[in-house]
Amino acid sequence: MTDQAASVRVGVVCGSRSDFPVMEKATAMLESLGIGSELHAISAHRAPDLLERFVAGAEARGIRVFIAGAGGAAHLAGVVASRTVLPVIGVPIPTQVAGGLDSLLSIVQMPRGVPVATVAVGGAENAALLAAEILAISDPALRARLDEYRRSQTAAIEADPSNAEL
Ligand code: RP5
Repeated sequence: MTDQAASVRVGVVCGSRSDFPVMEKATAMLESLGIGSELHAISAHRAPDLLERFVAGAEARGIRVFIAGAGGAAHLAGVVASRTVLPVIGVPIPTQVAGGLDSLLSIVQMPRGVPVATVAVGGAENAALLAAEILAISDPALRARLDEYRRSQTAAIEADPSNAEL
């Protein structure tokens, strides 16, 4: 693993420790791709000053992409995006309200001028893959690892016994 790959490049933040089981799927995917990340529970509503400090200091720590997950009144990703022009990927956390539709709409319905790239409800792995694709634009070694991830994903489906006759 290169020094660049080992350093922290993705800031993963969520609104509560109760979101960790979902968001740890993102950090695990990042780790499997050799991308360093840090994971924090910082509520945009309950600790806004701490969130502001986290975002303000992130770029100096090496962070180039944020992943922000929250549930319900899920303003975290939007608030992070309001404080940076680094890309922000939002992960709607599943809730009791229509499976997380509240989270999804709170994250995806950003006002013009401040985008958040929103993945599916609970889609933390895809958030990590999208972050990796953004970083891979300027990292050929990471690009090769992503290509291999896609190749092995396809190979596993082709090798599935249900497809033996095809
Ligand atoms: C949101 O409220 C969090 O992102 C979490 O999904 C939800 C519930 O938080 P807790 O009450 O479990 O701390 O801010």
